[in-house]
Amino acid sequence: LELELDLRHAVERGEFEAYFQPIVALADRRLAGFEALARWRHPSKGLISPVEFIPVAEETGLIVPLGRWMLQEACRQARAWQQRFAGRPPLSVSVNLSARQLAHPELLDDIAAALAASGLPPTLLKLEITESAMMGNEGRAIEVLGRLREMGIRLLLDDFGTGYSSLSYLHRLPIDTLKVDRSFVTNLHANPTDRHFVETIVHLAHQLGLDIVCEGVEQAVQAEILAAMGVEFSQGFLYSRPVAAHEAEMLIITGL
Ligand code: G
Ligand code: G
Ligand code: NA
Ligand code: MN
Repeated sequence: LELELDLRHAVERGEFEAYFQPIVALADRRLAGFEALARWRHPSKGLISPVEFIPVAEETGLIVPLGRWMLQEACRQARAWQQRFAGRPPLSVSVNLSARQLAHPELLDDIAAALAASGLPPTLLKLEITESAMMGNEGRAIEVLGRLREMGIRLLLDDFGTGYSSLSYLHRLPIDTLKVDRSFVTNLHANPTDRHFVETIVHLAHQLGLDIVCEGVEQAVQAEILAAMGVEFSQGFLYSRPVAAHEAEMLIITGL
């Protein structure tokens, strides 16, 4: 409850920060973009993990103003990098959307406003949605996702393979990319079953014209196996943990 009360004021007080984790093109180890991840710098408790405050924010509906702020901040930062590193291939930014945001009537306006205010091209914005975020409200979710895609925004299905995955989602959702959950990647190099599982997902995704991002890549051997399978993108502690914007900028400059 205390957390909830504090959370109510945290957006207005500017206590949130966007951290950034690199997403890497496996073919040439090029930095392709970042996932933006929320951090809460609480005045007395220090840095609080989203694992603690995102569920509270979702229950209370505070995820709507927090998510709006994350979208604005991620777009602003990605645009600043686009201008600062104009000679380099453009970097995308991925933002997580929760169920409450997806169901919110102002989501499309909020996103259009964040793009307009920042000047970020819509093609550089990616939105990460989980299957559970669409449950119970599927028709509406599919409509909203379709609109986002018409705006030029790319859509990722997050945590694929966990929760309520169903092949019928893949069939109906207007998405561009599958993000394979890290639980399939952790033992990829040691466990043939996990490897076959990922291989099958890759095959399916490519048949459907989707790209793949594998999360939770911590070891070079995992990246090698994924690259050999034809997985396009990789994300994990092998390259970097989620870091503050100024550290992300160092990664852009120095490479991975
Ligand atoms: O950054 P970290 O791995 O600790 O994030 C933990 C969880 O919090 C992840 O599941 C991540 O998707 C979620 N999360 C982080 N930032 C955001 C955000 O801005 N919006 C939403 N909806 N979830 C987030
Ligand atoms: O739920 P979501 O897919 O948005 O997950 C993002 C979370 O995953 C972040 O909290 C981030 O800290 C965590 N994460 C990112 N890379 C790795 C990794 O290589 N290993 C582990 N264990 N967690 C990771
Ligand atoms: Na995500
Ligand atoms: Mn995920």
